[in-house]
Amino acid sequence: YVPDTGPRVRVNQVGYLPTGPKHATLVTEATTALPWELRSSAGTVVASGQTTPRGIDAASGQNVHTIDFNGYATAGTGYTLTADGQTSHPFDIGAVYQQLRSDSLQFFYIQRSGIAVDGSLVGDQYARPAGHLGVTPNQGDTDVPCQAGVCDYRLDVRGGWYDAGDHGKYVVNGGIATAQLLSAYERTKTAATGRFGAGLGDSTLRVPERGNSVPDVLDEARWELEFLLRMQVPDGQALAGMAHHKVHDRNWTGLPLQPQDDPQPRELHPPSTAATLNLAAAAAQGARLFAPYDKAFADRALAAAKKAYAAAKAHPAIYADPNDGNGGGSYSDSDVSDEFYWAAAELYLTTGAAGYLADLTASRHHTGDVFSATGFGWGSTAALGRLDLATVPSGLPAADKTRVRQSVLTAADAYLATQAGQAYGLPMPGTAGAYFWGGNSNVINNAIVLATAYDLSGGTAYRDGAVQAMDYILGRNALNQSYVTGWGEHASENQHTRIYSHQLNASLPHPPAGSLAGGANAGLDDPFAQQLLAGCKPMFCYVDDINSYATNEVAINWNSSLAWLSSFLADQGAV
Ligand code: 9MR
Repeated sequence: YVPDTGPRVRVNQVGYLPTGPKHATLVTEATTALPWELRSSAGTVVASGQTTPRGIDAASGQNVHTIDFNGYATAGTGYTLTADGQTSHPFDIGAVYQQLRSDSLQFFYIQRSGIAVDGSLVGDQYARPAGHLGVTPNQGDTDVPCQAGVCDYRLDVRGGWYDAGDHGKYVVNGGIATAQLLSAYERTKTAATGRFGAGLGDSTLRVPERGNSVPDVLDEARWELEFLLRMQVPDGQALAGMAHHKVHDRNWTGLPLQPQDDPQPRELHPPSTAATLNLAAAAAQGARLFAPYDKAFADRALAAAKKAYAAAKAHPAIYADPNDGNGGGSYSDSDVSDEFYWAAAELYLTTGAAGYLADLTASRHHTGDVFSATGFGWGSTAALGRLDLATVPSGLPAADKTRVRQSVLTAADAYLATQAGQAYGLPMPGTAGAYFWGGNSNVINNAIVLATAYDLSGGTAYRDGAVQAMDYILGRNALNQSYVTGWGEHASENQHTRIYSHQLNASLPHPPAGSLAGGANAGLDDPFAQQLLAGCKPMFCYVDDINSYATNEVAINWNSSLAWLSSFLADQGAV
């Protein structure tokens, strides 16, 4: 299988900020420098220079050169870059991230469970009835029983977001996704450099709550927070205060089943310490951000967070079963020390209470390296706590705060060093092991560390590093692939999802603009990818086909990364 990868000059197909950086990659046989030309949409050469030969790129196996055209800064549309007889896809120079911020956030409304999606807000092709409100043939989620032997009560766990391409709802993943939306907003309140725009207020998204005087991104996060709170084990029951790990269908459903047509029994799965701490962390963060808007909700969220944290301390090692993967993903994690650290950090930042401070400072993650080379994610959450301790105002002792902030800069320096060795500009190692399921979100999460380093220090190298990571996501890569639907000349549009199964049923839509695909995965963890892509070089281990769930699904925790970074980059365009 040889994919058509189009012109050999690889650019960010969306565009570049006038302030830069502006990098491209040329795939070529040549080993010595070649001339390049930048053309305006009228075909006029507006800049030119020489490529830099980079040899063989490990992740792609390609011989490549890099092109730096940052010297040109005039805003416009329809630029192209030419080298070695090849002309790139067209791109813009300008404030290219404003709309991506809202598109990437808009994804969450369209993924909502338990509410009709309003076509007048997001387009009729995305309109659908409410899913999983107990309306036939649905069997939930308003009155969901536990799996056999787990408990003898039923819970109303309506609402929240469908996790990904399936109809499951998972507390672990919901927690981190909610936290990243909350952090996208919180950043604009606290960025030390003050570089933020006005793009996250009320009526900035197309959600039913627009116009309620609450920032829409908080409204969206609340939709999931309310679900997370419903997943908490009620008082009077065994494990009260813990959170059920997940709710989903008894058996896997097929594509392209729409949520409202799902006839499977829904079941609550056992509580887990990891889910409980996700609830604690996300609800604690939500409480401080909602306090100015809805005191009663903020109080309710904080009470649930405190209760969850106490329950997790009482039951510190209840792990989700890695084999509990029928009808939904397992999201199992047998090391919850990072979730403990994250939850303690959020509770401390919200309450200032000494007990949480003592817990977080006693954690090995408080001084350990929480920023791994391949990035944080749902199973490794300590970085979320560290980033917030570095950026959110608190009474953290001064020496400690200095050290925490320095740790972000040190991690960012390491990502920059990695990036300097990558001809495609990724802040990710070039090894097969760095290309795994959902890895695009890890690339972006590393960029979030870079962006936070910029917010803390104003060092433009960090900002440039974050931009280059987005260049990879939007087309500067071996496949010439933009991984965001609707963004770029050659963008993913056949992601694995039941809701937007256009590839299987032409009357259904593609995923909405702003949907991030999981990305290249050298593990080839699905049969379709295994059969099609065997032997692929890591950066080629991706196919835009609905059958490849391990390279091409959508997921809330991936789009939350995209939303955070898009929001940061939109703010760069605004200044
Ligand atoms: O994102 C998850 C990834 O990190 C795991 O390697 C993978 C296999 O366990 O599961 C991914 O999560 C999926 C979940 O289990 C079920 N819903 C779809 C999620 C995205 O593919």
